[in-house]
Amino acid sequence: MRVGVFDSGLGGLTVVQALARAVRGADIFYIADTKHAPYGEKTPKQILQYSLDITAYFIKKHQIDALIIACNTATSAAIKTLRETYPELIIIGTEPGIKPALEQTRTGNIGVLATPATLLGEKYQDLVNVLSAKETVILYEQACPGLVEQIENGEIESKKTHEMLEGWLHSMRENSVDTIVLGCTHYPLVAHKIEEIMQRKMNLIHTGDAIAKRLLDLAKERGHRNEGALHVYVYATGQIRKESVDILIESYEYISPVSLQ
Ligand code: DGN
Repeated sequence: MRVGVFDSGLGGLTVVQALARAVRGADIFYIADTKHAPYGEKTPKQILQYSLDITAYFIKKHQIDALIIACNTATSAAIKTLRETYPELIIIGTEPGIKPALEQTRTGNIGVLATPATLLGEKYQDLVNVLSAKETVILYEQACPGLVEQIENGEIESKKTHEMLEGWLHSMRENSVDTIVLGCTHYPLVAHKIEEIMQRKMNLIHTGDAIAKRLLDLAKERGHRNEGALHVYVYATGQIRKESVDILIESYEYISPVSLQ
C-alpha cells in the first residue's frame, strides 16, 4: 500500500508516528508544506489549493492508494473537494476528538485547543452542534494563534511558549477541566507542557491512533494486506528542522526540499 500524508509542517508527523506503530507493508510519503505554514492563518481557498496541489503530486509521483490529511485545518477546508475529485482514493481526514473526549471525561469539563481556522470552520461547528444537543458537558474552546509557529521553530521549551500556554489554559485549570482535545496535529508535541501547566494528569486526546485504525479497516476492505516492511519518506516544500523530525520518527528516508510542480 502506498500512502500520502501531509500537513503544513511537522505536526502531521505525530500521525505518521501512530501509523508507524500500526501499519506494516506500506510506503508512507510525508509532505511537510512548510513553504505555506502555518495553514491556520490562510484562507480556506488557499488551503484548498495547497491540498489539491499536494494530492496531485502524490498521485503523479508516488501513485498513492490512500491520502491522509494529517491536519485539522486542511481537513476542514479541503476534504469534501478532494473526495469529489478523487473518488477512487481512500481519503482520511483529521478532526478534533470530541467524541473520545466525551467518553473519557469525569468532570464533564472539556477543553479544546485548535487553530483559529479549525474552530471557525464549518466542520468543527457541525461536530459541536450535533453533540451539544445531546450531551451535558461544558466545552472550553481556545484558539492558539502562534503555537504552530513556536513548535515549527523548535521553541517548545521556551519561556514565550510557556507563557502563551499558561494564558490559554488558565480558565481550564480553574474549572476542573480533566480532558483536553488536541485539535491540531502539532499540539501532541507540547502535551508535556500542557500537563505541567494544568498541574495534573490529563486525558489528552489526539487523533493519530484513530486515523491508523481507520486506514487499516479501509485498506482491508480494498484487499491491501497489512504485512511486510514499512518505509517512511519525509519531504518538505520549504525549511524543516531535521532535529525535530528525528525526535518524532525513528526510521525514515529524508529528502528535502521538494517542488510540487
Ligand atoms: N497541524 C495543523 C492542524 O492540525 O491544524 C496545523 C495547521 C497550521 O498550519 N496552523
